[in-house]
Amino acid sequence: MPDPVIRRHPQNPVLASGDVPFPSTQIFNAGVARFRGEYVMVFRADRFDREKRCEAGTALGIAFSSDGVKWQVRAEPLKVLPTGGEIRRAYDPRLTVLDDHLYLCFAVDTAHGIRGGVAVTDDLQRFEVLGLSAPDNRNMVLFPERIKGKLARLERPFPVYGSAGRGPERFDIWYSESVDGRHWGNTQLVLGSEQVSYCNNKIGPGTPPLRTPHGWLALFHYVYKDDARVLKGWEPYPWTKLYGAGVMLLDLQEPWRVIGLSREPVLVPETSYELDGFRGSVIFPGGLLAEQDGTVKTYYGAADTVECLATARLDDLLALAQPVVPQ
Ligand code: BMA
Repeated sequence: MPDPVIRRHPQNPVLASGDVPFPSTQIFNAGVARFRGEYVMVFRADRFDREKRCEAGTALGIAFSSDGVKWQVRAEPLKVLPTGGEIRRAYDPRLTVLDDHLYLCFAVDTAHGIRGGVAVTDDLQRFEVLGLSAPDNRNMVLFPERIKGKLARLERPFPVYGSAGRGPERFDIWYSESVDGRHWGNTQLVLGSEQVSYCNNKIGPGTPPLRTPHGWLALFHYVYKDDARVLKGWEPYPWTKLYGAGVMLLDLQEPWRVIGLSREPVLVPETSYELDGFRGSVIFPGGLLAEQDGTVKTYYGAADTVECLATARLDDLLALAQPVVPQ
């Protein structure tokens, strides 16, 4: 059998609840960036009350590393948004370095829907929240460069009524841009979930895009739902959605144009830490970093329980994004 293009790191999971000094049962869905000489990870820390069998809180934590494999976790969770009242929790962080600032995108559960947030920090302590989108939207990721002078992001609105006969939860990847990071517009469809043959449900932006000479490269998540089989997991509800990762290549100048797409998933749950956990069979990519030696590191949450790392040669990953004929 040929070697897989994406190889799981032998030290997986690279971060788990036992590594974190504040109460958590699950550490997952992290964003990772290289910022001012070190690797920085912002991760989601959930707490599940096993006695009451319900979720008991979510925090965002931060960790640092010199090699991207071994992490030191800061003792206190981050303070990004005050919670209570309208704002219930912030989760699923993504990180992008842009203009020498560190930007954090995150999802926010509110009393009136799910919103996507963008914040910026220089000192990794204080975060200025630039804005929250209208609901329902999440999985925002920023491009690491301005495009024609504007900040650019991928996002995943999830319209309930307007799926145009494609069935429930057919959610897609969109693009928006902004002059100041606060006001977003020029919104355009990037990738429809029906274009991804291995998906029968929704897709969403995963990693922030990485500039390559051939286009912006990014991993996205796809969902394959089959109610005839219940997947493993200790969540007290039957779980039937498999999450995996695909790869796409976007035009450098017009990043809403998909020029490459993997014909097959590039990461499918198969190890014990991906198949079993709070929600088994979930791979949720959130970070993609290029290394000097021509390899990339990609970070992903596994089973909504632990954070993992996989590596690939950049050229091999690019080759998986097969050309897409413009429609
Ligand atoms: C999505 C989000 C993610 C999670 C995934 C699988 O809807 O809530 O945070 O990883 O489901 O549970």
